[in-house]
Amino acid sequence: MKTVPASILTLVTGVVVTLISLWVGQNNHLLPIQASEQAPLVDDLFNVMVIIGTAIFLIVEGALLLFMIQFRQRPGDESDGSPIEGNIPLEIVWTAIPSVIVIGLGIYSVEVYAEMGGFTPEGGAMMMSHNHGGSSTKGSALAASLEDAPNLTAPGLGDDMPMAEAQIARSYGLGAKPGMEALEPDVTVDVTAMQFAWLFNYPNEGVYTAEMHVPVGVTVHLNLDAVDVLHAFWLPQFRIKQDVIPGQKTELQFVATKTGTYPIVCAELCGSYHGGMRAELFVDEPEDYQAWLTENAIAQGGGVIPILAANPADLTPGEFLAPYGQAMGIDDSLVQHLSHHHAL
Ligand SMILES: [Cu+2]
Repeated sequence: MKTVPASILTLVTGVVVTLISLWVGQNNHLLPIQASEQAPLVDDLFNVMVIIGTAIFLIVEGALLLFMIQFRQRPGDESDGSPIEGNIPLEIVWTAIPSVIVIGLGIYSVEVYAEMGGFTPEGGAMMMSHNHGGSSTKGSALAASLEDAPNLTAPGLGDDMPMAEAQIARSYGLGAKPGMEALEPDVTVDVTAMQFAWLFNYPNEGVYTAEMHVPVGVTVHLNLDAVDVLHAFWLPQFRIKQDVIPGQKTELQFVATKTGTYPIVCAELCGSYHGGMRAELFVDEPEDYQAWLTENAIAQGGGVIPILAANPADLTPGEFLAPYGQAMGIDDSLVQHLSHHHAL
């Protein structure tokens, strides 16, 4: 041990730590399967963080164990340790290394976000600087969204709005990839979040459902809106997650790469039954998707769900009660009998 120069030991340790860290980074299997084109981008970033984390863990814990053994108290040694206080070069080094790592990861993650469409004109951080409207504009934007809320499709916050509010009405989230803004998405779904459910509307086909279907291999664009409180739309296997905000449109864009059924999870504590706020995403072959869509479009008459569209205030008491009467087995003859009886 004493005969091997410290520089060689350091070099060998460095190589071993690097190899182990690279291996753990590629073989950690901590994330679910990748089911979207966007997933590998996020996973590469995650794996780089695992590589760095593993290296730091090995170096710190390794040094700790080594020093515990090497500088342990020997029998009969009652002396004090050396009075060491402060070490400027050491402090500069252990400040500089984490700074470089954190700044590097920051730049990398911004690049991944941009590649996923986070900085397209429609979405993302470009609008942040415009978004410091006063409390009065925020209040009116919220009021506008609450008025829109009952019709569930919530068609934006209006195109004829004053400038300040129109800026707030722009959308956050993942839009098209850079340079692809001009291309229309193949499938558009309006997603409405509410306590405690997801509602999916295919606006071009007039289909409303509680489960989402998309075809594999095409660009899917989601317009997200909430009618009550904050929710978050999370597709773990797609590595995408976006807050759903009342009064502030958000969006997501992705391409599914594997057919199958995937969970849609609300990832924002939104109330007592938040844990049950889940739905399913079915990634279908294009012909299966088309069949499902056609079936639902026919079943729903190409329009809206009647139970959501009917406003009880527009119905006479008789019309409103008729379905309930039928359900209870009350027919015309019984009604006749009752009115006759009442007349006496
Ligand atoms: Cu929720």
